[in-house]
Amino acid sequence: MRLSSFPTFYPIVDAEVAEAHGWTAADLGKALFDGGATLVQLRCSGYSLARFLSCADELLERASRYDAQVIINDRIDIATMSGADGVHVGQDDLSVRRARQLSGPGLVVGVSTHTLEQFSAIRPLGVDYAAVGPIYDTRTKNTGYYAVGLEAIRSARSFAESVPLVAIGGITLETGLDVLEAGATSLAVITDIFTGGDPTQRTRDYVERLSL
Ligand code: 3NM
Repeated sequence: MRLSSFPTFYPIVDAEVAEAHGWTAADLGKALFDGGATLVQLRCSGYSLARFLSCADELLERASRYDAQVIINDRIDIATMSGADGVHVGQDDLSVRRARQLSGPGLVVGVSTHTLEQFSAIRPLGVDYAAVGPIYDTRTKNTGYYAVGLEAIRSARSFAESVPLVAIGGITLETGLDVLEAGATSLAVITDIFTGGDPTQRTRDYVERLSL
């Protein structure tokens, strides 16, 4: 299933971060869907295939009750086995070309980008969306890149033209509008979902503030 229109808020259920805050991935997903999220990514870095797959199955079961979509980070095998809506690959993961070959035309394929060279490849790659980051400093992932700032979104936008751009890295409710104004289509958020201790309310706040 392709995305008909890209939502402005694209929270990431990071199983490790969720666990550190006392949530299972599936329950966090449900909380986000309750708050109005329609698209989430599942990230289970370091999980075994079996554990990642069972997390994906559980999250997809919750998503199906809301007609929401789930993108799997990094693993096309788990995306296809679980019946997810897409896969997100990093620069060091499976290539976009291979992901497309394996997924067929039905799945959304997104890619992470961090540099001018990578921004310039967004259109030729034929991805459904590109993530641009880290926009601000983040402690959630050691990306190997310095924060690229809002200027990177403007620059990626000039290359990507109409391809949806998802800004990621240290984004908060307070900075979100600036990021969208710089040219991002959507905001991907891991840590800030937990600000205030109620991910459903935080999602509602994003949805309202970004007037989705
Ligand atoms: N990818 P938070 S930054 C998973 O730049 C990830 O590609 C990034 O987490 C990139 O919202 C990042 O907690 C971490 O900063 C985002």
